[in-house]
Amino acid sequence: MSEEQIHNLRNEALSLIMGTTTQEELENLRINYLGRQGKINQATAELKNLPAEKKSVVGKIINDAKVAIENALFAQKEKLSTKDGQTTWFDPTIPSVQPQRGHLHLVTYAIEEISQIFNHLGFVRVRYPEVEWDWFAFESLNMPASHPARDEWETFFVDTKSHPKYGNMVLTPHTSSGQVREMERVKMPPIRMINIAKCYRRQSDVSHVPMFHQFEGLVVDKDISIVHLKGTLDYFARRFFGASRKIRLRPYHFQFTEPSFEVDVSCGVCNGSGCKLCKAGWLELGGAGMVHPNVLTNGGIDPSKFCGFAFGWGVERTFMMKAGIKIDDIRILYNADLRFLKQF
Ligand code: FA5
Repeated sequence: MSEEQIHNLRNEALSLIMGTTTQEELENLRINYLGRQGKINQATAELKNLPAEKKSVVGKIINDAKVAIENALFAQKEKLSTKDGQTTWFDPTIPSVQPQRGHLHLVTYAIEEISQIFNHLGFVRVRYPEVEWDWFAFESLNMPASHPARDEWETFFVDTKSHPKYGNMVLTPHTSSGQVREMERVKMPPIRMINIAKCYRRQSDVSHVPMFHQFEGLVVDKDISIVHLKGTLDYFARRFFGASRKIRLRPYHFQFTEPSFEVDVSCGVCNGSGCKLCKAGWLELGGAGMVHPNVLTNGGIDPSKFCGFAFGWGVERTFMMKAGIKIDDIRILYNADLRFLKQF
């Protein structure tokens, strides 16, 4: 076979391979060109008839033609198998596209951090029902039916039969509903509870969401005073917000604590001197106070022997007050916008 004939053989094979439409046609071509009786082997067998100086040159051209045909067969096989819907050739050693990694929601991180801080102080984390009876949410907390204080809690009522003893069914408007439940569970003080749970209110604006989280502390023991309350909240503020942050108590009113306070934390941006973010250097955190004797009685605890303190703050608002985090609208925490969530 002359050099020209081998070139023609190679071009003919490549064009036929590219024109195939089934694996069967392709296999026939492979046998025809590369099989034991195939044209490439025939050309190789004829090499012995060539003069010695030509043998190596033609031998190389035959070998090149063989490699080109093999590559073309392989490429066409791939193409046809994709087209036929069969599995394509898969190389498991090629690095894959990395799936995106998510992370826990920032409120979940905040809940974890809050739990750990109170854990250090010996508080036990508990959880009570999100769908609750009126008795635990209001009545046992010194807010009898039709008391005007209830209005502030803008409650969702569940449209179902009321309980003969506990009244209407509601979505928990605050974690204080766990106070009497915890007293009934522990029965005999000391109590050191931290209740972190979802709460629901008919509210939605830049500083309110209809579903939010509160963390509620309750301590009941002998000789508990406001000093214990202030010390506990100070410890929390320093651990959660930073060593330089302080808290202060302002007189307030809640039906279930007496005396009652609003708790403020010093602003992390201006350090208490007053800036755009805060009002005169302080940010409002939530409520607190000394447990009302009626609440202790409703929980089966003798108020002449025991007393205690309680506090209840919003997890979202507390988290937003951490230094360096400025969120203008609380609702952004829950509208699942990845551009926001990925920053944390
Ligand atoms: C209460 O809910 C009282 N149970 C707190 C308390 C507990 C006082 C124990 C005394 C003793 P208040 O309604 O102010 O109080 O709510 C407490 C905190 O919950 C608020 O300061 C705020 O941080 C958060 N909060 C209330 N409503 C919403 C809402 N709709 N969206 C987001 N956070 C809220």
